[in-house]
Amino acid sequence: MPSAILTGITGQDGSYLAEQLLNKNYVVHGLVRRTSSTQRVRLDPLFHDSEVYNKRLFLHYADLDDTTTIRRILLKTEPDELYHLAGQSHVGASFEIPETTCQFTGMGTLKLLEIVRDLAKKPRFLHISSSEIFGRPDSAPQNEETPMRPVTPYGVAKTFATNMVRLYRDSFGVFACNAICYNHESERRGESFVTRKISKAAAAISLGLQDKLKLGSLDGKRDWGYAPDYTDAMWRMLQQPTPDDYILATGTAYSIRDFLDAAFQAVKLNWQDHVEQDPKYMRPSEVTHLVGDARKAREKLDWVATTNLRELAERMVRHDRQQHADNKNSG
Ligand code: G4F
Repeated sequence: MPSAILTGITGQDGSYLAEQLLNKNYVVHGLVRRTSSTQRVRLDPLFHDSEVYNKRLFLHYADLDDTTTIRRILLKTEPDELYHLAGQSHVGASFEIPETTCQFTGMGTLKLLEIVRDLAKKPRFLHISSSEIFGRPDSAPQNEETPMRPVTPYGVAKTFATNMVRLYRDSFGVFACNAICYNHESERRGESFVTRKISKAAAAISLGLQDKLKLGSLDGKRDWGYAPDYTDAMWRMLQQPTPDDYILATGTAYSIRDFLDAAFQAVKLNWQDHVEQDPKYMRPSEVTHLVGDARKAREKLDWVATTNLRELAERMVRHDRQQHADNKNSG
């Protein structure tokens, strides 16, 4: 059986990737942070599957900066593939906590690469990079050759990590790849990201549980795809004969207003009646014109993004309406 280890297994991408790998008959190991809560809702279906948990899915406690523990786990599990998905991934928060962001998103990646460099049996390594590395690019859409010009602490940290992955590939022969991901969302998206904040609010407002939704800037545009497509591409990247970097994107950018339209239309409401702008959610600096050219992924990985913005918004709102209803029944 092939085996893989994931950092960030409890997150949106980690939970989808774990399911996809288990469906491909992998043994899956996940690194998780030790906290007082053992709640890991995105992994719940896997925990409760007696054929899976502790049979083909194993969790290990390790923080990203605990290199001794991570090295020990890697020596013991000897995975074929390592998917590095963890980090401080909220761009807005990175302005508040730039040191933490660089420590986990930037240095955390370097520390993992250093461990892998020393292993006799090196796993193939995938790093989840981000469109944030391009910041305010001169051209759109961006491809793998577009210069990196980050304008947020998160983008700077990801640029460092992305370049380190390239360096370890070129200088130390590690099979290391960057998945340069544009925004990818789903019903498992964290609640502080704008799409999920909107889908949750549209659902709650339609059920009479909420009236207003406070947002920051509505001017931004994003290239929004569906998360499971992106984790599938990550797996495809590590099956190639040679390591490389790939842009993962839909190729179409929509505004936050477009997402609001789609989400509120799904419950037959006008977002203009409910949305208020709040300076609290404005960022000191914003990226612009981020839209990806995923031609290389299409040609080499036979990969395309499958879900358009309207389908994505409807799926998320439908899920959140159901969740509100379930909460009401259980409460
Ligand atoms: O949903 P967001 O927080 O996503 P952002 O900043 O594009 O970052 C996400 O995608 C990146 C690219 O793939 C990842 F690297 C990163 O880890 C993360 O997954 O914000 C999207 C836009 C921004 O322009 C923001 O200013 O929405 C705007 N916005 C307006 N009101 C808001 C809000 N964003 C958030 N999070 N919360 C608001 O209330």
